[in-house]
Amino acid sequence: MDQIYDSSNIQILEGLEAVKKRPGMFIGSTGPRGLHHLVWEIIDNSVDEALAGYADTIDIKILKDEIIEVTDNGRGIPVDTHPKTNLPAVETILTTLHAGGKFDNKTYKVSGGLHGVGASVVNALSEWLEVEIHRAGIEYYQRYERGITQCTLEDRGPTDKTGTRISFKADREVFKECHVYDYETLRLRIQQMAFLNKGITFKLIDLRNSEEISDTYRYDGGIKEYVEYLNKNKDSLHEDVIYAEGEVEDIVVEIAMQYNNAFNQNIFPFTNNIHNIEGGTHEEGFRMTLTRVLNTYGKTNNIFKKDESLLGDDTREGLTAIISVKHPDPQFEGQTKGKLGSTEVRRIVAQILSEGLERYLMENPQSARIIIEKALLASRARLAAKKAREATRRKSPLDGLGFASKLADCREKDPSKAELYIVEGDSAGGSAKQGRDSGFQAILPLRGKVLNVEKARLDKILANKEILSMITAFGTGIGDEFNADLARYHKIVIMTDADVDGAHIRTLLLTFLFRYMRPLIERGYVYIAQPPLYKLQQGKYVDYAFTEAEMEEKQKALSKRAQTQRYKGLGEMNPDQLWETTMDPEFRTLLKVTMEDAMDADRIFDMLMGDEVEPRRDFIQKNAAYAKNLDI
Ligand code: 0RA
Repeated sequence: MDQIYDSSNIQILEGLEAVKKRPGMFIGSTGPRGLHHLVWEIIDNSVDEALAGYADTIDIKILKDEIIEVTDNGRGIPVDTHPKTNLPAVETILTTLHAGGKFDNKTYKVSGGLHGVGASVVNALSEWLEVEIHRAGIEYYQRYERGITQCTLEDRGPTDKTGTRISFKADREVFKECHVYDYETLRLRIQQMAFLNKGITFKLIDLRNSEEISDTYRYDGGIKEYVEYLNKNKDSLHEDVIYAEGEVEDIVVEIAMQYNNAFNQNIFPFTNNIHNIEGGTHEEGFRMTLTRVLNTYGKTNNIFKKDESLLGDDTREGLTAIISVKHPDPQFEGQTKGKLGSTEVRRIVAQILSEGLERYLMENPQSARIIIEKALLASRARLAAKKAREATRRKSPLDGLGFASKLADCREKDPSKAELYIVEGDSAGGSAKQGRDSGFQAILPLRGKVLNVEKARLDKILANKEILSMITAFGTGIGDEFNADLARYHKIVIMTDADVDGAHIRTLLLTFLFRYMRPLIERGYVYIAQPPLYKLQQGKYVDYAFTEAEMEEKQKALSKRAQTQRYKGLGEMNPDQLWETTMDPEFRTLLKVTMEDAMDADRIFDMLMGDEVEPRRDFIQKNAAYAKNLDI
């Protein structure tokens, strides 16, 4: 017995050491993402217990001092002695590394496919962790510090509840750059978990400040409600969300979808509650089935004109869909392991969707016709766009497009060193042209209004001069021919006035980039310039301030009262000032535009573009959540 205990003890310590030595290998990073990852890991275990049918409520508290407490009303983690370690099961779970929950049980664990590294990793990376278990009439307690057991599992006497509570404090020696939890990050993911796991109540409570903040989520309609939520600010083409579900070979598949009158598609595939950004076999099965079923329906019901048929893209225009797969042992591939590779899933999704969708079309002939006609319109527009696209193809930006391009190019031909400033208005464009370093900085002034691409199809978008001049300046092509490798600049900087109009133009530009050139954002090529808000002058001394607070601070620092000028637009700055404050790589600040979560970005765009003024103003004032400060 002692022998077994000793060797497994060594194994425990070795596991702990591995985690502490290379935390990034287990949780991705020790930055903010890794920190929040600890919370997901603990919540995932409770979600698994709920998915197994034993719990229906999960509370997540952020306590003072950045302590996280997760409580569920499940059976409680088992406490019986584990034969291999000779330790209570709970202690084994919390102190030994086991690959993604395959510990012991066959198909128990479903949640957290991608980062299912287990609670022991959280334990190893916590200054301390405490577990409280209510199970079979008895309450138990144990404490660990940096993953090391501090006391034997304590029997605290009788209880009439069941469930598990885990509290932990992340180790600040590991999470050096960031130990503060972001409420919005936790809230958005918890809401998403609630959508993806119908019927479970999630409560998030922030007790760090004198005023308590909390949000509670429970969606009995699951992903059906998710699609309704995503389509909330859109006009849907048919009333109810199409829904299909089924279980084949231990794989549970749920699909919810609804068309709206917009042109873009929002299809989000999940495996075990993780969004697969790169898609995979579930999305492939979904796409091929959708195309096949709609084509068959259109043909057999004589909705198509002769020779007409739908391509995949046509059937996805204006579609919002969630595909959620729960798989006991999924395989992932791709650059970020974000792509589902399990081949059987393609067939299973296809089977479940075709049954559900055929049935829906049969039972709802009116909606069926509307959907097919929407796809037919898309197909006709695609053919028209093909012609229009020829206008932008294989032309160097200097060839001219039948209209005078206002691009002032730079001499640098190496894209990694070249920058393109997109500037609002001719007067600011003029200052930028004079102020720039023409060696590596190109300027593209935009005159007219940028088209709102949410409200137009590609053929109309390609008729817009401002957009055409951007596409040709970028050199990437558009539509099927888009290729980010051809980008002529690896910094595309949006420079607009610091007012509401400027924010609006910026949003329109970002919307275009997001919808049609997303890889440029993903590669980190897109930036937002930060012009100063104020100029301070005292005699010959000149300084700038980028925020109100900075202006006041700098005012105070100057002995005599300085003259301050608020810049209303870029045009008020002379070329030297514009260079000095906003364009000179030595001194400027650029915000890099990031797209961590396409889904939230889409909702933000809807909000910004929608008719409601209030949330838009709020958002603009709070500053773009899709832009993160990056010191360059
Ligand atoms: C029964 C068996 C197992 C775990 C649980 C219940 C359980 C675990 C957690 C974690 C948080 N809350 C919980 N509630 C119940 C063992 C399952 C396995 O072998 O992974």
